[in-house]
Amino acid sequence: MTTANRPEPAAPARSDFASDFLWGCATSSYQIEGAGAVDGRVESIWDRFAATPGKVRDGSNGSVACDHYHRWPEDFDIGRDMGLNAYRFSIAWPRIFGEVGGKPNEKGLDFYSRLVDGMLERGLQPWATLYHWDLPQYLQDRGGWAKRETVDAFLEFADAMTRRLGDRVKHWITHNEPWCTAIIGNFEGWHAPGNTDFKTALQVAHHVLLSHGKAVPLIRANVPDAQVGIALSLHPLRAASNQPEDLAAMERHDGLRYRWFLDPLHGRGYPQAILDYIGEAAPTVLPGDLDAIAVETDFLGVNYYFPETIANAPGHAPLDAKVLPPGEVETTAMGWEVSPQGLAELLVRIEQDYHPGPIYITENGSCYEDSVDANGEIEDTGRRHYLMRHLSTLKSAIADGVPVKGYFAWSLLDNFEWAEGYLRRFGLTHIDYDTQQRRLKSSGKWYRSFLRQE
Ligand code: IFM
Repeated sequence: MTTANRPEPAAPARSDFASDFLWGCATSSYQIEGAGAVDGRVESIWDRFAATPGKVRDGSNGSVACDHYHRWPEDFDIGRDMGLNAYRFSIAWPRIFGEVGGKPNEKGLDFYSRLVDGMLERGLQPWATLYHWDLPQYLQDRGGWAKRETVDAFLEFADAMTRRLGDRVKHWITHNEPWCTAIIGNFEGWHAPGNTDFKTALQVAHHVLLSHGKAVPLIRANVPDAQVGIALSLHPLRAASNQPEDLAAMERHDGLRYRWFLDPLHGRGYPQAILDYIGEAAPTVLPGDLDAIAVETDFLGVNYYFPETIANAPGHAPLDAKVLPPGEVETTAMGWEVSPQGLAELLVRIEQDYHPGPIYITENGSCYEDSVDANGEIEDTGRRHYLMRHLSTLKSAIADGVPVKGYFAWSLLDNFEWAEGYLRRFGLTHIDYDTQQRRLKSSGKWYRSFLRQE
């Protein structure tokens, strides 16, 4: 069954949530900004990757995207009119540093300063993500996140940004979805930089986590009243069967997908069972690294999209386990299972396992094939239902004691969906890429009436 065929779900109400709950939308720099060669921005790994034939399905790239670099006032007006009180964005590192050891690019800094002022003028609390995958290519040329030097470069970047924006930006996310940076980008290889080596991927994961751990005190030094956290992409897991082999495979997958990140962040180091399983592929960890990674944070960002079903799969690298395609269940146009209940399961588990303090849903959203009708309307019933149902579940997870303090819908705008290019749309606002016209979809209108309590 597709979501669109479902009966109308019960509508949650904003008043079901705390009055100080944060309601936002999330975006990321490479996916929306465009202006690829403007004001001193240098090449990122995604420019290079997208220019490599066969890497992005429609052969596109982020050089124009939603042209948010120039059209942000209109985009923030949309966010304000929707009734958002927060907005999550990311900062393009290649706009800020053009070379190793260089000076920050004033034009890049000015752009983000204007952006932040634009948010504040419209009542949008800025939530800045430092790294959402657009590493400068010159750093990749020196080994990228697999090299420890990139941690130092990240700290310079974090320092420059927090000095410049810290008087107005109080919410900082160090990294978005380290799993994707490390595993998709460096082992599975279908994201930039396109490496396919497991040991490299785990070294990348370690350096990303280390850069997070080292950035937190630096951010706090520059912004004493900062709230700092990290955003992880997480899935509730199911075993393909109750057979011991599938249950063990799920356990292994869990060790890498969930505990590999959450354990060290909470002072437990890397899961020993996985270290034993992977042997030589284990990352180099220097004395003090795990203490740095375990730094206390102010919140945990959770990005949730769908559950995963895991089967034993001997020979399937790296852990003899694989994620099965969803069976006869409701899915989005990405082929991702629609499971609002999965959000609650995941949140309850995180809370039980780690008690991470305040949790923010830093991304949640869905992809459907939208069309603009003769009246210029986009009736994206599937996405609207997805949003409504996930908010209803969120309400019950909070009632069950999970301390969720805010929700950021992915995404404010349709945008460049990485290896899928512009073929996939996640926005609450439709973008016509030929004209750059913005049109609120029915999902965005529903979110607006929910937020304005109309
Ligand atoms: O578009 C991405 C985003 O960049 C990271 N989280 C998942 C989204 C949908 O795939």
